[in-house]
Amino acid sequence: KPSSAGADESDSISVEVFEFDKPIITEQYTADPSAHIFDGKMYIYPSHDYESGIPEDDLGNHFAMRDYHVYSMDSVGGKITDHGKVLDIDQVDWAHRQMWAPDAAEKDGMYYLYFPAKDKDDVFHIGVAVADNPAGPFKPESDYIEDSYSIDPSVFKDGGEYYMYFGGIWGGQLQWYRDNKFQGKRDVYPDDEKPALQPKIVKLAPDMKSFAEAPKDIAILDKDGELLKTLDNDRRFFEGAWVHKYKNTYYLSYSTGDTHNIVYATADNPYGPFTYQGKILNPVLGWTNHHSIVEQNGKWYLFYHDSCLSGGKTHLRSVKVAELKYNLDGTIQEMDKMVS
Ligand code: FUB
Repeated sequence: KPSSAGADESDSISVEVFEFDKPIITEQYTADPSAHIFDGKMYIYPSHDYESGIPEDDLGNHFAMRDYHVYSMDSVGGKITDHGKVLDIDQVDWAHRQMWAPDAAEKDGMYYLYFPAKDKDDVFHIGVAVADNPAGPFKPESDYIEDSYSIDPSVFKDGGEYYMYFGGIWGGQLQWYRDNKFQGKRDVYPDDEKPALQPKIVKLAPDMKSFAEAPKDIAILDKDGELLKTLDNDRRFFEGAWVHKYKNTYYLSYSTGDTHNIVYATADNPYGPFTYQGKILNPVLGWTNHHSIVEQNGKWYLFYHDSCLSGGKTHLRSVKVAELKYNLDGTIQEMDKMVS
């Protein structure tokens, strides 16, 4: 079993041999995998779970992560390398606790690690740290990205532009904001029959460290063109937005949170509106379900996590990968990865 003592100081160490639908990293607990191809290799930027002893609650205080490791493999199926600790909360001036799901992007040979954390007032923001190679280590900016809030940043490159998708309700605090303005630490959700809270998109500025515009809502519509409603827990957005492009269609996938699905919606541009299509991944062992989707060598992969290695402890998760398949009409084949 992985050590529960948090991060070690290891440099590159090789870990377990890859197997589909088995934990691909077994020396530490890892979650929320964001996978990218950089320099022709598969890099994984996960959260680093550990046992903090903080009791489980509805706000996710037991997800008390303090650092990040980066992992890579030449291609899916190859040996996995742990590049060691690439960022620690003690290096981040503004961050107080809970380094949650990160993502990374490359621009002009520099690499940017985006990560949410709570500040000293226990309000989530999104920070950025920079490296000259995909395996880090990453040097954080002294403050969080101006005007950033909530959790789960993911960055999608389209043409020459970079877009950040972000947001998460409940513990992710998205319900504290309206029109990008903080409304106080009050959990206010739209009424059941009203449109649900939506994930956000924002174009990144050329420096990759700031927003080029005000974040916008992403409309997610049903097949009749109606916005998904608050009570539609099986389909509405909760957290973990990820965008990829397949055959000129934009796919927004996300977790439905309290119903534990990974679902997706499609659009003809990065801003949407997106039309709901269906499920990608049914609930896995553990409360959270969080994923990324990436192509390598003509195959598509779903990176996800579950809690099987810890015997079902929701805050001690492990990254896995499965092949993702499309139907001829571009819909994605639903997967079931529950293990007991
Ligand atoms: O890992 C902490 C949080 O749990 C993530 O930010 C969410 O997406 C969920 O996976």
